[in-house]
Amino acid sequence: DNGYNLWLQYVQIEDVNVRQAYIEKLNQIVYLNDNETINVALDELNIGLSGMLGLSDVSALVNSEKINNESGLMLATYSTLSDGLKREFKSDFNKINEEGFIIKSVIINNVSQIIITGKTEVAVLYGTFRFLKLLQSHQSLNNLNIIDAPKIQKRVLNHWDNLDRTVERGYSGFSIWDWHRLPDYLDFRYTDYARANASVGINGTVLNNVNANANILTPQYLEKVAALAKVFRPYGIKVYLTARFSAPMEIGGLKTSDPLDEDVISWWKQKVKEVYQFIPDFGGFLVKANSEGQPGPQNYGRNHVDGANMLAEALNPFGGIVMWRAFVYSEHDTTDRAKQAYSEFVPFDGKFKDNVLIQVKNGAIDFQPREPFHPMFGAMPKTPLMMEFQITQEYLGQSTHTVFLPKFYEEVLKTDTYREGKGSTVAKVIDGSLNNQKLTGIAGVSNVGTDINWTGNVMLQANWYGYGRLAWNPDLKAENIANEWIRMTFSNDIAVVKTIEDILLMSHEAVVNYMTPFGLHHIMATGHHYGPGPWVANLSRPEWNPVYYHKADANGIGFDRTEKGSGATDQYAKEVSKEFSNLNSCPEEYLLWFHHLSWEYKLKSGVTLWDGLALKYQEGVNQVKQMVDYWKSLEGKIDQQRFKEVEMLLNIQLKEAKWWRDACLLYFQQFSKKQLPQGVEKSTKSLEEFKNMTFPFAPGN
Ligand code: BDP
Repeated sequence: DNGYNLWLQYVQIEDVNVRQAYIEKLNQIVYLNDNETINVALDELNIGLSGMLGLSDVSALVNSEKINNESGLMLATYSTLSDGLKREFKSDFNKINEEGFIIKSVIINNVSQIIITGKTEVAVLYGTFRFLKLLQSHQSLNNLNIIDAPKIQKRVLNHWDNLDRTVERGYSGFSIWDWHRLPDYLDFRYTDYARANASVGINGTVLNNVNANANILTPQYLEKVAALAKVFRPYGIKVYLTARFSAPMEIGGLKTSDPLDEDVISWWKQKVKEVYQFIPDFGGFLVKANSEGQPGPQNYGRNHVDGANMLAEALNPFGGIVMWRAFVYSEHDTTDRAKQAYSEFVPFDGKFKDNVLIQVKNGAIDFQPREPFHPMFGAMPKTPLMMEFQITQEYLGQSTHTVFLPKFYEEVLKTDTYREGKGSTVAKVIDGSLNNQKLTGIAGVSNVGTDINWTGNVMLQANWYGYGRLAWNPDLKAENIANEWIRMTFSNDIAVVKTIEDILLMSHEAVVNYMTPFGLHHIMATGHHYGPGPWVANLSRPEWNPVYYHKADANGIGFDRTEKGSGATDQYAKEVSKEFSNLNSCPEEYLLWFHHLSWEYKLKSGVTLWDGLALKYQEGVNQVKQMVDYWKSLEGKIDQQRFKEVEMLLNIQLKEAKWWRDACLLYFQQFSKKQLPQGVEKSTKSLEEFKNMTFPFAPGN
C-alpha cells in the first residue's frame, strides 16, 4: 500500500459477520435530490461500500424513486423529506446549522431505514462520510442517532504554494497545483484532494503562498483557479487566494498601492468583480502585509485597518471575506518579538469591517514545537480572530519526524485565556462563543504535496486529518482523533490500534523534549530550520538568531518575559500573567519561555536546571527509541510498504533526536560548565563537528 488513499482506504472488512450485518442493512440506496453534491456522495458510497463490503455493483442498489419495502439508506435534504419525517426530525434540525447533519435509524412501512439528512446537500455529503466511517471502524448500524454540526464556519487550508510549484516550508514534493497544464488538464488528484477534505469537513482552501505573487490575480491565472474551483465546488470547498498588497502597481500599472488612494480603491473593486466573474462563489483573500518584507498599508503611512477594510469593502458585495494575518514583527523593535503582534493589533479592536477576520498563529513567535497560546486570543472581543496552525512541520523535523500535532492543537485550544473569567478557552475564542462572533474561522498551513502518499510520511496524514476534525469541533480529544484515524488508515485490529495510538500520543512530547524542552524556542538552524543551531548569532536581524531566544550565558538560560524582563506576560489576562510570571505557578513546559534562570535553579523534581535539561533531552531520545520499538512490533500486522517506510523514517528520527540532544547539550555546556548527569549519553561528535554540518539543498525554503 503506497498510502495514496489516505484514511479513505475502504479495504474489505475481513470479519464475515460484521460484513454480512452491514450488507443486510443496505439493500437499497435512495436519494431524493438530484444535484452534483449528492452525486459525489453517491460516488463515495460506491467506492466505500464496494471496497468494504466486496459488493460488485453498488450502483445497482441506487435509485431515486421512493423507498420500497427493503431496508436501506436514504440521502435527503430537509426540503425533500416527507411531512412525517420533517415532523419527526424537527427538534434535531433545530440543533444543527447549514452544514450539520443527522444520521438516524427510522422505521418506514415496517422496514428499517437509515436516513442521512441535513439542511443542505453539503451537509448530506458530510453525513455520508460519517456514515462510511462507521463501517470503516466496524461500528454497529443499529439504532443510529447521530447529530453533528461544525462549530467553526471557515475551516480552511492554507497552501504556501508558489506558482512555479515549489512549496514554501513544504516537505512532500512539489505543489499539487499543476498551473502550467491548468485549466484544461484536471489532475485526478484534485478530486481526491477534495474528497479527503470534505471527509473531515474542510470547506475552504487558499491555493497560493502568503508570500504572494500578484500574477495569480491576472485573467490568465484566474481561469486556472476557476477550473480548480469547479472541481472542488461539489465537495463544499471554496477557493481563496492570497492578495499581494502591491498588486495594483505590479499588474495594474498604478503608481501606488495606497489603500486610501481613489484609483487603488477602484482598481481592487474592479479586480474583485473580475474574480467573481470567473469564480462566482470565490471565498475571499488571505493577506500577509507588512510582515517579513511583504508590502502593505504601512508602506504608505496607513495601518492594518486601512488595508484590510479597503479589501473588505471590495469583497463585501459578493459575500467574500478578508483573512488578515497578524504575523508581524519589526526589525526596529528590539525589546521582544513576542510582544509585537499584540501591540500592533489590539488597539484596533472593533475597527475592522464585519467581513474581516484577523488570522493569528497559535503562539506569539512562530510555530515552535511548543508555545504558550498567543496573547491576542481573547484580547480583541470585538474582532473575530482566526486560529492559524501549521500542519507542515517547519520546525518539527519536517516530514521525516513523526509528530502527531492534534495533541498540541488540543493543548492550545483548551488553554484558558481567562479573558471573560474562568473557562474562556482559546477554543471558545475561535468558535466565537466567548464574544458572540458572527464570523468564525480556522486555518491550517498544509503539509500536502505531490508525494505519492501526499504528506511525505504516512504518519503525518494524521495531522491533515486531525486538523480537519478539530476545525469541525475544537473540543474533540486528540486521543479519539488518533483512534479513528488509525482504524480508517491502518487496521481495526486492537493490538495495531493500541500500538499506533501510543506512538502518536507520545510523539509530540518526545519532539519537544529532544528539541526545545522547558520552553526553549527558535534554536533551529538558520533558513531551512532543519536541525539544531543554538549557536547561530550572525544574522542581520537580531530576532532571527537563536541566541536572541535562549540567552544562555554563565549565569543561566532563558528569556525573561516577566515585568523585570520584556513584560510580555502583561499581555495576558491577569490570572494568566500571574501564573506565568510566578516561578511557583509557571508550568515547567514554559519555564525558559518566560524566565531566565540560573543553571543551579531547582526544578520541581529537585534536580538542578542543568541536570533537568540534560535529562529531558535524553528522555526525548528514549521516547523515540520506544516509538521505534513499538513500531517494530507491527511487522506483519500492517502492509509491508507502509511498515517499511515508517520504520526507516523513525530510525532517522532516532538518529536526529540524538543529534539534537548532543548538539544542544554540548553547546549549552560551554556556559553551564557542568558535567552531564547520570543516565545522559555522551556525544560521539564535537560541537565543532555539529556546527560545521550544512544542508545546502534542504527542502522547503
Ligand atoms: C515563517 C516561515 C516563513 C513564512 C512565515 C509566515 O519561516 O517561510 O513565510 O512564517 O507565516 O514560519 O508568513
